[in-house]
Amino acid sequence: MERTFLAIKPDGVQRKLIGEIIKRFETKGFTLVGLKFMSVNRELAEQHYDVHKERPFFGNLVEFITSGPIIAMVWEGDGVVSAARKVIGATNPLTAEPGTIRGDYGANIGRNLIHGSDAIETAQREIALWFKDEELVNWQPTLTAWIY
Ligand code: 3AN
Repeated sequence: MERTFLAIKPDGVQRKLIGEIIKRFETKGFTLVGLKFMSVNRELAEQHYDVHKERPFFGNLVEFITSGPIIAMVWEGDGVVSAARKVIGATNPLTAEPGTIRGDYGANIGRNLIHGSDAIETAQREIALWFKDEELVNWQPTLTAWIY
């Protein structure tokens, strides 16, 4: 089954949106297989944002993700990578559709609350970067039979 990496960024944590954000993926029908509340060091932040290292906002990205605790998560489900991106909404919260997390709660591109892997290969790379195998729980809630 497909898996994706999601992280509630420091602004989402500071604004007490952890429960609200997690609820959206739970009620959609995805399965949580990994979760940790953690501080991010500079090395991990730079590895995570490696694809953006030539962009002008790279320094700000690293500063921001290391500025306070985050929630790192792995979610599982059919098509979860692209579906989670839809639940999250467009990169810029000002143009993200209402009903999406960024559309409902964000007002600035540099404070867009949550990260979600943008492709299956990216998800595999990010899951391996953020989680050890033993930190992921292989399980199937009995509810799954009522979703699929
Ligand atoms: P997404 O998070 O929607 O996948 P990416 O991967 O294009 O967006 O960008 C990664 C992060 O970089 C975004 N979450 C956002 O915080 C930041 N970012 C993207 N574009 C800009 C920009 N033009 N100015 C400032 N920050 C940006």
